[in-house]
Amino acid sequence: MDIIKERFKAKADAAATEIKELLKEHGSKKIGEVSLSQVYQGMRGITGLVTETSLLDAQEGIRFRGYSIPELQEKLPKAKGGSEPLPEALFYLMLIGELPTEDDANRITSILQRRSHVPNHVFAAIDALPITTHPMTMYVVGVMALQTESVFAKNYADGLSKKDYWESTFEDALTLIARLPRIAAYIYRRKYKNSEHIQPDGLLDWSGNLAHMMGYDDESFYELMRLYMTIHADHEGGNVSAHTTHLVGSALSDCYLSYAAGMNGLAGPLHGLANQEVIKWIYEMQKEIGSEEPTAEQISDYVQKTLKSGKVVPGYGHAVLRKTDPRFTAQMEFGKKHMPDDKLVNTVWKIYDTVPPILQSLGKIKNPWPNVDAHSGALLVHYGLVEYEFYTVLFAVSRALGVLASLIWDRGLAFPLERPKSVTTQSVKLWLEGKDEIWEG
Ligand code: CMX
Repeated sequence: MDIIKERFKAKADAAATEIKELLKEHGSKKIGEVSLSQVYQGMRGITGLVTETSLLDAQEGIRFRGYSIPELQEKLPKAKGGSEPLPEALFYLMLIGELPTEDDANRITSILQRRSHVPNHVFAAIDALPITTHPMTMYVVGVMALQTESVFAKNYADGLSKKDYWESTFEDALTLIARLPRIAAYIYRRKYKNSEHIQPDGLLDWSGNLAHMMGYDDESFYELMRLYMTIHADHEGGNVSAHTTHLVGSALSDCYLSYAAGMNGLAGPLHGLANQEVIKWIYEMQKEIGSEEPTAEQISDYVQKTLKSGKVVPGYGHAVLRKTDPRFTAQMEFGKKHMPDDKLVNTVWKIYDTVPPILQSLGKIKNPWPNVDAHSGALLVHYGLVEYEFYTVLFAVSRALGVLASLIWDRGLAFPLERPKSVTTQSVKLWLEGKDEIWEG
């Protein structure tokens, strides 16, 4: 067995024993209360899931196995000559729970390189779609076409024992992660570059290769991809893409089915699609104002107009965060280092100065601060990646690292089928009148 797999198994067995003891002693302890408004309003704040890979703090932002983004930038292994973390190294951290050595990170990189070959029928499935198809639809179709490769599905059909679920899931997760850059780059070149495809470079790291196959062979773009693939990888378990992957996976759907389901959620404008919406919104503002460099006053007027027309300001607000997203800050730092005079990047910073007080003044928005999507597009545009409909695909490639590491953990801990209780408004009314019982599972 591969050494990383062995390490995971040892960690998962120890954690499973610990959880068993924990539940034996404290299983009936109440972790919180559920109010009727939470039931009707998106289950905000209800603790109902265990996700080992990362934890979100409303004030401080995301921590991956306890490490903040600046800490990851400092402590995770880097590519030769690079200063941003290798996302493969973050995958190791999320999976094993310990910082990888350079050797550990290289080991993951080389597993991903070896498994990166995408079978031709996947490209044929993507090619069957009209060229006007949204890149996220092409991407999910590509992932679904790749499901023919699932080791878990094959082994399950052959009569897999429960105790071995984790191992086939482990294999599927690594193979799927290895192939996603090729699928993403294929979609990009098909839709925007006349199907002039670029073969992978077997010597490059996972993100460097993604950049290369898309046609961006600039060392600072490689660095952006490494940062981008790191910061988008995970955001604890309750967000739509992570939760959906976990939920679908709880039915023992394999990694391909579960991840594709999660990415359909990422493709919604309140979640990952917000990254394309931000750039679209800025372009529309520039067009209306007739300038590439809107003033604070012009931005303010345009925000008011957006709100008056019943739309959200994309890239601002969050269901959990209550401060500026550290993923936004990390990208701002990258911008200051690599492109301090870029007009669009400077506009993003001006929007950051202008929008929060306006949103705050409305009184109903719980978080007026920018999230990850407020910044990402402008950095990509700087390098010529102007096709904003593609941006969510990059988010999706990165998100695979977190949700699939989590799915391996779900199997390692033998988590059961997820099945919360739902109610009807009629039953709620009867309960309020004292005519019905509190309902249980
Ligand atoms: N612009 C305008 N109105 C906003 C807003 C924004 N950026 N953010 C929240 N609101 C509104 C909500 O629509 C809601 O209005 P109603 O009461 O009229 O329905 C009200 O403020 C309260 O919302 P909230 O409790 O503060 O926020 P939610 O937890 O309901 O929603 C989110 C969170 C992200 C969906 C919301 O802030 C939003 O729509 N933001 C813009 C889209 C976006 O950037 N999404 C990306 C999030 C990060 C990611 O997943 O990638």
